[in-house]
Amino acid sequence: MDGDARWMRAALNLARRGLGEVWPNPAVGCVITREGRVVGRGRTAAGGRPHAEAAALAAAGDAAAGATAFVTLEPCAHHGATPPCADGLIAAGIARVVVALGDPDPRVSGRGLTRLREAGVEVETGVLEAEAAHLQRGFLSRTSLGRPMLTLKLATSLDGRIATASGESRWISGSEARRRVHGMRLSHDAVLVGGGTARADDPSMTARGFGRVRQPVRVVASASLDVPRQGALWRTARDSPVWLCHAPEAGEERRAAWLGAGAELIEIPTAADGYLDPESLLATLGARGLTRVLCEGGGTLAASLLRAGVVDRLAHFGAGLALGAEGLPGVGSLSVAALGDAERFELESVDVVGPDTMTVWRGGGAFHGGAGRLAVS
Ligand code: AOF
Ligand code: ZN
Repeated sequence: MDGDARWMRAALNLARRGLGEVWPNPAVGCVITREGRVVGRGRTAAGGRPHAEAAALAAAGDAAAGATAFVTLEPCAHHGATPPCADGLIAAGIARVVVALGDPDPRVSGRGLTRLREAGVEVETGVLEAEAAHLQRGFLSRTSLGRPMLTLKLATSLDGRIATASGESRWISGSEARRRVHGMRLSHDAVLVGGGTARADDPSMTARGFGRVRQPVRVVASASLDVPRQGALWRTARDSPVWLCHAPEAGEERRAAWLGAGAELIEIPTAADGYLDPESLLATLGARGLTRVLCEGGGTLAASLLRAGVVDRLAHFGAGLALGAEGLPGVGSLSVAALGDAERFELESVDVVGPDTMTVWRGGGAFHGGAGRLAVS
């Protein structure tokens, strides 16, 4: 691997640690080197600021003069809550800036690079661009489509069931798979479940066991706002955010009770089937700043998202037991008449996780093929 790619990889690894806690901003990494040694490193802070370059420049101090900065996303050029990173790099005397990916934010979009070049800084772009775009899928989705990247998690028996007929579901997959899921929650801005799952499982939807400062937002989609009170979400709504998405017709008493418990209430229009319209739901979550959303079921919501074609990634955990046709299916009715009507996902990875398998599949939507859509990695 050539030198530039090696340092960019280090910057990408730093950036990755910010996934899930920097929204609405992108998770950026910056490594500053001088004569082959790292003199400063930084990543976007929790909540999105300070930006990565500011943190790395602060760490480098005077050593930044004449140094090279490796940044995973084009340095910003706008006066936002913080001064432009391009100006910071110039003021610190950085001689060369290596960038992986351009910033599509209209306030930046090429201006960061121009500003650096005009100040006499040597600029190189496109180093590990595909990797950077992969990491930035959520931010790119939000800036280009106005909605977050959506990962659908499914943990099923060999025959695709998520519970027995009586509703028993704990535990189909093993503890290693469940730990993996907690890791996935951590790298997403929000965890989303449907009302049925909230009623059946009383989920806490937090990422436990990682000592995280910023927990994912907990989003429940329930048209009727029939979400159990006195459960885990109810008790902890003031500790980390709970957003309840419901139909305009949801009962006033339910709304008032949840508001009183500390939840945020979000009205979403319903689709013809009476459920919340999935595209409006995602657009609203995007407008509120979310870039990466992990849906953990249940079957009705999973089906509604699949039908809308908005599943960008599907993470499937498969356990070694069969529950039969009377068991609860992981995906509700899709009205697939012909094979060609079903969305065909592309295999991304296969893993053994304790006694279970984990396969990750890429959707055919926003980030893959599809004329006029974003083509990344
Ligand atoms: C960078 N480095 O680490 C990040 C950047 O609201 P503001 O002022 O914080 O600006 C947010 C925008 O800044 C965001 O949309 C994206 O274009 C850029 N994020 N830029 O140079 C960073 N996180
Ligand atoms: Zn910046």
